[in-house]
Amino acid sequence: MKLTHSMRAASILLLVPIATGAFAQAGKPSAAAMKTGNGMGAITAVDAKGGTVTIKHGPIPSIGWPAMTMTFKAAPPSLLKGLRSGQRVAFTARAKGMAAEVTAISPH
Ligand SMILES: [Cu+2]
Repeated sequence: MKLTHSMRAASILLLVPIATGAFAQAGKPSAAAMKTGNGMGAITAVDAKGGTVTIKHGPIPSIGWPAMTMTFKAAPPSLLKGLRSGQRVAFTARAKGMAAEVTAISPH
C-alpha cells in the first residue's frame, strides 16, 4: 500500500496551489464582482433622456442571470441612437451587483 499513500500525497500537493489561487481571488472583491456577458433580447423601452434601455433578455450564464426584463444604463448613452421599443437586439452587458450597463448593443 506504499503506492496508494504516495499517490494520495501527490494529489494533496496538486490541490494546494489550486486552493491558494481561489483564496487569492476571493481577496479582490471589486475585480470578482464585475461581470460581463453577451445577451439577446427585445427592447421594451428606450429612455433617451435618462440614458437607459429596458430589455427583455434571455439567460446570460456568464453573469449568472436567468431570462428577465430589466433596465440598463447605456454606456455611453449615444448607444441608444436609432434604437426603439420592439427591436430585437444583441448586446454586451456589464454588471456589478444589481447595477447593470450595456456597453454595446445592435439590432439583431
Ligand atoms: Cu437581466
